[in-house]
Amino acid sequence: MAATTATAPSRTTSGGFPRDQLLELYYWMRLTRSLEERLVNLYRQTKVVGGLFRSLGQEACAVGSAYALRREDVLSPLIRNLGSMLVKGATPLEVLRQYMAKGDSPTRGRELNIHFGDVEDRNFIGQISHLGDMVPVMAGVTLSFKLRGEPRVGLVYVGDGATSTGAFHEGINFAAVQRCPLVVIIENNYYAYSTPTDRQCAAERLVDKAAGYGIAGARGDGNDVLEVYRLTREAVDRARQGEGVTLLELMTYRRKGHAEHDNQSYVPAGEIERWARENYPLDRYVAALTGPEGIPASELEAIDARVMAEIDRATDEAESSPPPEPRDCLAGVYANPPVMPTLWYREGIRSAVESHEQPASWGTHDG
Ligand SMILES: Cc1ncc(C[n+]2csc(CCOP(=O)(O)OP(=O)(O)O)c2C)c(N)n1
Ligand SMILES: [Mg+2]
Repeated sequence: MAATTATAPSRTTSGGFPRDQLLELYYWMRLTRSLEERLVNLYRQTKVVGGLFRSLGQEACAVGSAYALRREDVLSPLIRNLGSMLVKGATPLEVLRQYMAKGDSPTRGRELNIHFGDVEDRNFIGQISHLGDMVPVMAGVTLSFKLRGEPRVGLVYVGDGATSTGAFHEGINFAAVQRCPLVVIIENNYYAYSTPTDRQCAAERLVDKAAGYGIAGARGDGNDVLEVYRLTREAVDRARQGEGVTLLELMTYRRKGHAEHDNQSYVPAGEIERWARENYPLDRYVAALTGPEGIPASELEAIDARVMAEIDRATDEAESSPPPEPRDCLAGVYANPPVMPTLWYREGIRSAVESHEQPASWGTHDG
């Protein structure tokens, strides 16, 4: 299924939201969840060679917000925005190759996570850092839209922890005063690594920071995909109409550790289970679709099967991808890599070994 915007006309349900778009939102959330589960399997088989950062419990935030963008709008995702990237057109095959550091991955095996972008066509940018640094970058990107008179919007995510960084403050302040067409989404998932939000910020509501920058702000249920879509869409529309920056705080919960290696020993007993039982976005959405929206469960099961088939195909293809060529590390570094002689960088290496790394001096204090 191609990434779409939510503006295509369609048959509407009683709630007013087009039926096929309701199902598309389900598809993207299910794809996010299942693709991450596949990555966990591959991680345990040591085929995913770097860290693995889950977004379990946050699928609605990622999918509902990115769904409010048009193709020409620019998305700046974080590690927990796999769902946003999929909606914006990243493919499971790219993501699998990237995590397995394959030679034909978008970064040609140089990066082992979802830090990749496409600024030519699908318009999502590769992330530099999780900790607020993308806010000044997106202030610049959206200032360029304004200066060129392009009707495009930028969407940047930050975590609760990132709102306490200097980069967040400087970036949002600059974007606010320049009235950039930018939406800043705080995914408040209650933790920054092992630090609970109330241990790193005295404000009870992070959205209250909007007042300090003179911009619009709203807080919403980040586990309700339709509410996430609605709030983001309103902010995106305001930005497109020249009304500047909006700060959205979406309340959600990080059900897994910061990354797969984190055993979450700092989380109070029962907390994770309670969120899983009572407030999981996919379960809530399935209940809404099969209840008030009257969509038969069999339609959702058919989507699940399509998602699994897609992930199986992409996994087979990614596993058969080659590892990177060693010399490829030079590509993109020098203007004309093919003219460089093979292993040119090792020339003269013996002299360094002989003068500084004599085996006789190893392990001594004065060698
Ligand atoms: C300058 C810096 N310090 C520390 C880190 C390690 N680090 C990466 S993400 C993170 C926590 C981020 O928390 P939050 O902003 O709430 O985002 P979440 O992980 O919950 O999505 C930390 C400490 C880093 N990448 N850069
Ligand atoms: Mg957080």
